[in-house]
Amino acid sequence: MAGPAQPANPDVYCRAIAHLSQSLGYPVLAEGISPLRNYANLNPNLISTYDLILRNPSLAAKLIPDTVIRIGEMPTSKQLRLWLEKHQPRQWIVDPDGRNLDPLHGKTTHLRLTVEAFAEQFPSQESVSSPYLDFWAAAETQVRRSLDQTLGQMDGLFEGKAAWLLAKTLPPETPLFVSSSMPIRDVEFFWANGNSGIQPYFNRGANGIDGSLSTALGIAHRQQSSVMLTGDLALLHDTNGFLLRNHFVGHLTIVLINNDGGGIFEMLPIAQFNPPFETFFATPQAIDFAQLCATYNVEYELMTHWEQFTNRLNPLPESGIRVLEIRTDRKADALWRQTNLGKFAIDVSF
Ligand SMILES: Cc1ncc(C[n+]2csc(CCOP(=O)(O)OP(=O)(O)O)c2C)c(N)n1
Repeated sequence: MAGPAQPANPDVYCRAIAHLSQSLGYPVLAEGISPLRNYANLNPNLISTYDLILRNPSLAAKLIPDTVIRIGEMPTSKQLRLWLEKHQPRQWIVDPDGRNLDPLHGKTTHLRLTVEAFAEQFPSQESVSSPYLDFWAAAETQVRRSLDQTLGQMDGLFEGKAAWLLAKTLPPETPLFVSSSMPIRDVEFFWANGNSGIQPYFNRGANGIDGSLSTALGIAHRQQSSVMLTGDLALLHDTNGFLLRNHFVGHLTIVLINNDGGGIFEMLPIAQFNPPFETFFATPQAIDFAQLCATYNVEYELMTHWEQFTNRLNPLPESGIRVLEIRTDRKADALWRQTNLGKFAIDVSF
């Protein structure tokens, strides 16, 4: 199990985890905001759809582990957290940091070293296989196929499809900043394994939405053309970041999921109670982003269909700042997730 990670050297990090996984015959439940899913050719044991797999109770029961090695922080997935909390496997956390990384207070031993140093302890050998690994791999193949089929056929502007398409479309090694909150979750749900070598960046700690635009511009400055995936409130929190435009060298495309407010809060029970939900939780701002971009002299384009969107993502321009706005329906998309995320693993069979 490997959590959010922004390693200094993604290739070395992914190789260490691949070595560990193949030496032990363990599957790797790979977080979306980590380079792992984008170095898939290093490791056949990568599982990207665990959140969806664990929504099927009989699979969740069949796949209960005795031992978990967790690299770094806890993955984002709530399904995964609940499952671990319920079954309390023996857990080893590999991370050089001194903080307590087990908010669930499980049967945990913290090994304070890097995964690179940890992996070196395991001698090189042939890849180990196990029936447990095979179950995970079979579930991953079937759930990914069903997910790809559903999203591939979808014409409507569902928020999660943007994350799914970015994985398939961005040029290799595009620096990508992902804002909290639903963009990070949609990357976690939908981002497929591949070989793009992309390192996703994000703000850690309390997952603040402050400073998102400035962070993305900082990452993109003097780099290859970069992309930011963000919600409307996270972008609005830091619009004066656009003032960097006169000093910025390079290109940043901002994929703006505009659902007019905080989509994340639609997942909470309070969403059923309006008032006060819209005024105090969702906080829609009804901003015209075309006008906002004009104020800052930033390029703007409204996306009306997916083909237009993917055409803009590859190749990316070489300079300037550009906003691609996708207008979505906050309530309908929250309902889509609630209704459909549990369906992809229903028919999995071994
Ligand atoms: C500085 C800061 N203030 C408030 C929050 C609480 N918060 C988390 S997500 C969120 C809303 C984000 O909305 P948006 O960027 O539109 O993304 P969506 O949830 O719709 O995907 C807020 C206010 C936070 N994380 N950081």
